[in-house]
Amino acid sequence: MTTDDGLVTWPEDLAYAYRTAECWRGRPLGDYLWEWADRWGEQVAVVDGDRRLTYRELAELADGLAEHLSENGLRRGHRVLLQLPNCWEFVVVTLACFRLGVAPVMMLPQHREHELSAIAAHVGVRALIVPDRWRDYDHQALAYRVAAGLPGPTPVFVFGEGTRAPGRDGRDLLRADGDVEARRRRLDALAPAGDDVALFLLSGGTTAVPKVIARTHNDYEYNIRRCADVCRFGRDTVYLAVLPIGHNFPLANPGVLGTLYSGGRVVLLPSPRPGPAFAAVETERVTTTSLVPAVAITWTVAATDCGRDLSSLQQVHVGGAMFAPELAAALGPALGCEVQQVYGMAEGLVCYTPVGAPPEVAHRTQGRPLSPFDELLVVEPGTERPVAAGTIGELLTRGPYTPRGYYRAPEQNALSYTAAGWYRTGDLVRLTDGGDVVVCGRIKELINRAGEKISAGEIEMLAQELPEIAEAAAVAMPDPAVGERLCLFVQLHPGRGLTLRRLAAALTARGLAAFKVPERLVVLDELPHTPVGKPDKKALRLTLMPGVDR
Ligand code: OOB
Repeated sequence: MTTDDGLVTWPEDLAYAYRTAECWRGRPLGDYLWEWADRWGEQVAVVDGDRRLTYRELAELADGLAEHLSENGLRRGHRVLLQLPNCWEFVVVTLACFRLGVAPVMMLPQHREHELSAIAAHVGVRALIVPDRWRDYDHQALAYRVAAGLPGPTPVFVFGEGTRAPGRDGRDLLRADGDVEARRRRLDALAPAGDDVALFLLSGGTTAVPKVIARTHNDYEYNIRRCADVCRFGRDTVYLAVLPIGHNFPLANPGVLGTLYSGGRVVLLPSPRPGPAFAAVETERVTTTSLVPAVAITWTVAATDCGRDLSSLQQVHVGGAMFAPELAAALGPALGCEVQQVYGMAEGLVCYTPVGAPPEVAHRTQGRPLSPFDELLVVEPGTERPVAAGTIGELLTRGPYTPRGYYRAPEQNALSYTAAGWYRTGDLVRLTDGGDVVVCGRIKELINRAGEKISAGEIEMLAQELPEIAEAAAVAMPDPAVGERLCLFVQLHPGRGLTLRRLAAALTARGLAAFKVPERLVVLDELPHTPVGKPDKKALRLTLMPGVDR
């Protein structure tokens, strides 16, 4: 069923079943904040450089901020765009939003005007929350430009050193003075329901238009609880967050929220560079982290003779893109810990190889679903016809933490979800006899660059708006370091010229995030086409294979 607002809900009979089975507890995520503080109050919850927050401080700061946001007009059902890097403020803001029932839309710090404006308009956000600067980029100015293009007045809250906006300076909002208990009660009274949207995640995306996934408090809490359980998180867990925590994987699989849920300690770093990461492992006695394969490869190499004591590491989770079995086998010995592979998606389903799995499972499969209520169906690509057991096909899935459709996207939903509510992952998989998923490829048109997904359609549409380009096709080009890079094949208008540099400059000027800018440009007299008239990407991809004549 779709609400008037464009939210696709689970069918009532299934919702009833998920509640009865206690997958869904009907408790908003903000509710847990004080439960944690009451249980583990003086324990350190979050470490960011010199800043160490206890569970109690976290709860008090989040409540203080929630009240400020509420005084600024934000309330249950509203949405805000959240673009902060990995920092303690991110955690406080997210929890403050959960407390109020305001849903943050999880953007990446790398996103620029193109992404921010489209998503902000699509979701209808009431405020923007940004750092003042990050990696030499003025996010405050960016946010004001985005806000100016939105229909209503949209306040910008800025966290950082050089903020300007009076009353909206993040430093003023991160204070927990006054009567903590009274505030706690006031906020308890404003709490959202379990079925409310807790947050919006961005889809890895294959389309030109943005797609966002609304995750409810019920479904997300279940996902966090199951992930923490499957990965055996507990009070001894010290989780190092090195991937951008706006992503589902480091945020909640089990990631930052799974660690807090378990009474562990979260250590935040702004990047996965091995030097600072290994130093943090040593000083904070980190037990676990999550990596994408591209980072896992650099860590495997860098760990040898790194001069750091990595002995506290017990497990690392690797997922987000294809991970070759030989590389999976090499990572554990290099770091001296166990590797758990993760196959997941912002759309819901998450699979893990179990703790203690034998090598043929741990290295060669991407694991099994989190929940006994997850349903997996492997079909002939693009159909709903199941393939023979053990053969490769497209994976469809349904379950208690896999929403039934994208938010406000009925046309896309007709393509990405079947009438019976299955999500078409676009991934090619096979299931082993033991029930483990092996990811074998994909049919969806995206470029998976070090785990960051780039939609081919989005880049093609932008490129075709440039005056030089008649037709464009974005294709994944295999790469040993980052897995895939974006290669753009183009046909130019007669008499026009284009270089990669000019293309990159033009797309950047349109506000495209840097990681999505093509890294290779191939100009052809004419693109090859399939019989239905679409660019023949299979043929184009072949020309990129080593040893094939160009
Ligand atoms: C994770 O989430 P997204 O939404 O950025 O991307 C999902 C897509 C999947 O459909 C698949 O194409 C690919 O990323 N993927 C993998 C993979 N894990 C994800 N492909 C091959 N092997 C794997 N292990 O990437 C994500 C979300 C939660 C946990 C882990 C990853």
